[in-house]
Amino acid sequence: MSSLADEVTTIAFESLAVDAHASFIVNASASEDTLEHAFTEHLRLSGIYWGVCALATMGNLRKTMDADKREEILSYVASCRCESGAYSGGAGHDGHVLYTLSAVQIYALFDAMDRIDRDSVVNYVKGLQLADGSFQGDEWGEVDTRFTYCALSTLRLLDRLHEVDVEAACAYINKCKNFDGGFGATPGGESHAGQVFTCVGALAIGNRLDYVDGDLLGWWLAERQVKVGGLNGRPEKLPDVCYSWWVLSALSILGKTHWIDRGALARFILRCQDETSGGISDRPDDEPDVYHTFFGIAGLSLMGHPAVVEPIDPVFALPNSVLKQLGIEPWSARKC
Ligand code: GRG
Repeated sequence: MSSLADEVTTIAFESLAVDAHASFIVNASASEDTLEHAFTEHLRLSGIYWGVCALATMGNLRKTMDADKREEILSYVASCRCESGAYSGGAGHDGHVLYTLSAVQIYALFDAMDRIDRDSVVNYVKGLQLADGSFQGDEWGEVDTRFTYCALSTLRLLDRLHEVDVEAACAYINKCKNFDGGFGATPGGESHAGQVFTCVGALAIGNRLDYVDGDLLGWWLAERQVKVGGLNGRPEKLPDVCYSWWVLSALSILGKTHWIDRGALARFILRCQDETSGGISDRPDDEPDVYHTFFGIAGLSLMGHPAVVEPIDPVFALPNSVLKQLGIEPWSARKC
């Protein structure tokens, strides 16, 4: 198996604009008067997770976020806490398991897990599981394999996985498996790389990867790489930097990242960065945003890019060092 170092050029190694990306993320959180800020209010907690996790993965969270900024963020997260025990995406919005996971991830990244009322979060997540093992995202009832991942990941990070029926959750995911080895949002739903990450991640947490046909799914995932080196989310679609995470994390869990041309992917991600103002976009020459900046950096981390100093865990999407603080063994240690 060749390493990324054998596959990418020296130019690719040298050209990740770490400091510019860190400034881009910090400035994005400060610009409250933009239209983008208003449009993304309902998913602010996920935005904070992407930004903070990108900074942590690049190894400059402490340098860029002082104690005051840390407190400001943590008190914003606390303001998103709902009576149900859930967290909402933004203060005043409804609670949802998607943002409950983001909140727990932010607390973990800031080593502030002691600020979580674990019982109320656990009770909320437990209450979302349905008789067939699936999870709804909130009290309104939408079911999606994304929510299964969020539920299992949240509970595992809180060391309370045993509070739900993990076997039933994994059996439900198995029902969402398709003839091509991929997974959809619900049984019969089209395979999509984003859903594949959530299903493979959830099965890894539930210790039921035996439900995955590794070779068939590995092939489908490897087929996501297009001529320009980037990855798409399903056949015939355009490449997008975010799939560097959704596809590569799943390949990583399956031990098959060498099934794609990692050098070509690294170069595609690096072509999407704005080296002067910072930030990474979905495709070359588009406008950068925090979402693609995080998933680009996370993808480079999975490939061992030397400028991204913290290895990120493909199951929990948190730096290995954060998992170790929580007493969770990173996936890379489990597989080696
Ligand atoms: C902790 C990383 C992490 C995630 C939490 C919310 C979640 C769990 C996972 C989301 C997985 C998912 C479904 C990602 C896909 C996002 C995306 C780019 C959707 C767009 O899909 P299409 O099909 O776009 O509309 P394309 O790329 O095909 O044009």
